[in-house]
Amino acid sequence: MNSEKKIRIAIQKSGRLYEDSIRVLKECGIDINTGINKLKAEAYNFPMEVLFLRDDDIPQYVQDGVADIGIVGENVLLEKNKDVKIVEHLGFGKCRLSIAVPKGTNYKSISDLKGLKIATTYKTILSKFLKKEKIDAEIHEISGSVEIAPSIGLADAICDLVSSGSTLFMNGLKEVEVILRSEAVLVQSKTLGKSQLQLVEKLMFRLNAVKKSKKNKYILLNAPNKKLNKIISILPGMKSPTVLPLAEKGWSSVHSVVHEDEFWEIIAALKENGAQGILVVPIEKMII
Ligand code: PRT
Ligand code: ZN
Repeated sequence: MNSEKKIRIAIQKSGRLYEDSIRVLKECGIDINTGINKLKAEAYNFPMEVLFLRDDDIPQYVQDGVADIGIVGENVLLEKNKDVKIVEHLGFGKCRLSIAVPKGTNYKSISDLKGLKIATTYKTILSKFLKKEKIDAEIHEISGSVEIAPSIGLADAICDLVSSGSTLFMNGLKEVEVILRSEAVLVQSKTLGKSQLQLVEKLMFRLNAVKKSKKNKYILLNAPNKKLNKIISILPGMKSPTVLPLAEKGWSSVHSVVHEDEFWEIIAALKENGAQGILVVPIEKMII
């Protein structure tokens, strides 16, 4: 267990999750010195140490408490089958783990997988799936370039990650079963001490604040002055809404920020109370 008063996070050293993992931390106001030592780095402005690892090693490090938390794909987490807690889905690194067969195959249902040889790097997840579906097929575990296995006669089908589908297409394969939908998740060790738990809480608070800001819209409308008080009371805003006089006498322009979830109700209430010319614009950045 990490007994220092800082938190240690494991993220991918390089690869598809690296940039977004750094971005998520940055959005939480955490800047990292990614300088010369690419195995470990310190955050400038948060009690955090970052370990850069292969994604496959992250579940083990977090389970053992060598890292307190980590960012990893659910696909890797399930394949490694480690005992860690998922604390947040992060919305990036989205993909699916699918079974694909050569394009010309006459595939009608999952029972067509019976007796086939399926090449994969996801042996654990695939065997659980086949067992659950009661399909007796042979799993051929390989370490990479899974998509070429059918064309070189190594297997009849593959089970691999898919995002756009272009790798399958280029290799003359078609996706027939989706086994798992995955995205990057924040995981937490089950052996955290009190100070690390407090830091996770602090981090979660910031993560949620970022999530929220992405769900807000900027709203502009025209209101008759005699209805201004009522309209202002409907608008939540960050503080109170901005009110500017319009060139037309007796009217004002009102600006505010509205959350996506309550958006339609607020718009309806605003209209009912005399608001006109309502404009809604996305917010690129929101600093509260
Ligand atoms: O070196 P290290 O072991 O850390 O990295 P890695 O090479 O094992 O992983 P990396 O960087 O390729 O992927 C990291 C994580 O990104 C994965 O574990 C997934 O959670 C997520 N992810 C999202 C993907 C994809 N999309 C993806 N498309 N990982 C891999 N792919 C590959 C897939 O294996 C296939 O070869 O991309 C190809 C298919 O892509 P499309 O767009 O052609 O369908
Ligand atoms: Zn990997």
